[in-house]
Amino acid sequence: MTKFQERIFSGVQPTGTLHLGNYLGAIKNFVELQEKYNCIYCVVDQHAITVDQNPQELRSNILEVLASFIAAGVDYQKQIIFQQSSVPAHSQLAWVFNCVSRIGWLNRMTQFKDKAGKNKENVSVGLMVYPNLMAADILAYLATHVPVGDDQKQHLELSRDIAQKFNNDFGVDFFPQPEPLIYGSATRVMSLRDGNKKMSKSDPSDFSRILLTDDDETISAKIRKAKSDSELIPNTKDALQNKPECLNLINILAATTNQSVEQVLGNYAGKEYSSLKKDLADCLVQVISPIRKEINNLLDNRDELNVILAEGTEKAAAIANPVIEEVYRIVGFK
Ligand code: AQP
Repeated sequence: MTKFQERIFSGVQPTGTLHLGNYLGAIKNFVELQEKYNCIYCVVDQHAITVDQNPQELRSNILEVLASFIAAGVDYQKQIIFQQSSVPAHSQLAWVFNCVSRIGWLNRMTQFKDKAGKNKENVSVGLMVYPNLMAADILAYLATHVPVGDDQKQHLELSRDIAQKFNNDFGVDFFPQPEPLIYGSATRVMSLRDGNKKMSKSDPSDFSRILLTDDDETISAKIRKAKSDSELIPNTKDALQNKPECLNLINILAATTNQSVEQVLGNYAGKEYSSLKKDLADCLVQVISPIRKEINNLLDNRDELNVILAEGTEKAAAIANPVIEEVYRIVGFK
């Protein structure tokens, strides 16, 4: 039995138009979870500037991510959706966590290694301490569960370490240990061009990802051109071990039709990939087309989106402010 009330927190960076990986790995689950939990969903703009952003594009992307949440089905009246930088508690707690977290822990983060690449000495300090800010995002709300794609699992573990170290260092039982919620058949959607790389907003190839704003023709063309195989579809997942692009298409079909991978293989074994691709394209058009239309409708009324953000900020700050007050008391600022 825990003393913490169950609460969901998750965030999405406004670094570009959202893609199928963001949808299947995170936002689709946001919508399901709101039936059972109190949820807080955040447009994490402070994370976005850990790499260079064009300010005008950033401003526009913030509203686009908000519109994508709502278009996918997040209920902004019952749940909280807001913009990270509008609630100062995130930055305030992040500074405390910068002093709790250890450099050795951050050095082990694989996403930092991937993103910094050979340029480690020349990337922003923010990119390195990103997981500390992420821990602050979650723990400013004493959130207990965090729906994320598989790529964020390591950062979630770090959030747990930070919560535990804070509690131990100050002899309190103040922060919960947030649990990752990683589920569905597509917890890591891969690039359509290279099955060893995750689908990502920052991939230079447009054909590597399906966007939530792609029109029906574009979705079909991207799936048609997706890398696959000239052999027939096998009947076991094991046979796809060295064919990550093929497995990716099967995972995506399973996730969008709420089937298991085994069920999809049962239906397509012995057929050509072109037949699976055709059904997959139809299925994605059915899922994405209404979302795209709703995103466009919502973006036609930006004033209303700004009102939604302002209301979300008020509700979020009402939870986070008392938490930061108490943290300041615990660490001795007050
Ligand atoms: N390929 C993916 N498969 C499954 N889940 C994914 N997520 C991201 N990519 C995939 C999940 O989407 C949520 C929001 O992610 P984000 O936009 O905040 O950051 P990211 O993981 O860095 O996403 P991108 O697209 O790769 O952005 P860039 O290119 O800007 O870094 C998270 O829950 C994430 O797990």
